[in-house]
Amino acid sequence: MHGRVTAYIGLGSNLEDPVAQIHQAVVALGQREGMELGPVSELYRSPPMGPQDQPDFVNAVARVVTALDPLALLDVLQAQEQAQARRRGRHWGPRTLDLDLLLYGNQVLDTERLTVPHPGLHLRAFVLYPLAELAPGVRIPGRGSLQELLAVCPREGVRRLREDTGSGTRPDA
Ligand code: A4P
Ligand code: MG
Repeated sequence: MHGRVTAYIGLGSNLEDPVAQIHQAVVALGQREGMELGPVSELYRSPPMGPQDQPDFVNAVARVVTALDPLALLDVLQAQEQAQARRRGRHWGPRTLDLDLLLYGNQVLDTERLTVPHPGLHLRAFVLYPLAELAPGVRIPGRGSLQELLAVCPREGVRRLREDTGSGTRPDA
């Protein structure tokens, strides 16, 4: 029996209205049994890592507090990818929804189905910057503090969507 653990989920999409895909996934995750959805970062846009002949990605990070064990949580994420009509294509290719388990408490796991922390997380600006909104003081097991990782990870093409589209016109500003 596991206690309740704080986990971080990376969300990504670059097909079929990525912003709507991310919102749909967030709503669905919030309705799942066995997990409580915490804050979600802002949305970020970035050029594709990997093959360049595909649209820009929209990414975000969400915090969940969950009683699910890591593999059960991965099952939930993969079921949601399926529900949003994800077709597994080529490695690092375009997708309607990609849900990665970034961190599961401070646990380190390396099994055939699941590697935690997510193996690319410490190198990816499109994960580190949104994660920093939710957990600026977090440590990535085996990789160091988030702040140390950010210091050597150029932000490059990763931009907040709201700044992209001109948040100055928001009526609540
Ligand atoms: N798996 C192992 N560990 C994990 C984990 N921590 N979280 C296994 C999720 N899955 C994990 O994943 C393949 C297998 O990884 C799963 O079956 C699971 O058992 P996948 O998502 O089907 O394969 P993939 O996405 O093609 O490969 P990979 O390496 O997971 O790709 P990533 O890391 O998901 O990257 N560019 C930008 N700008 N933004 C992006 O979000 N994303 C990708 C995909 C490429 N380029 C991008 C972005
Ligand atoms: Mg993935």
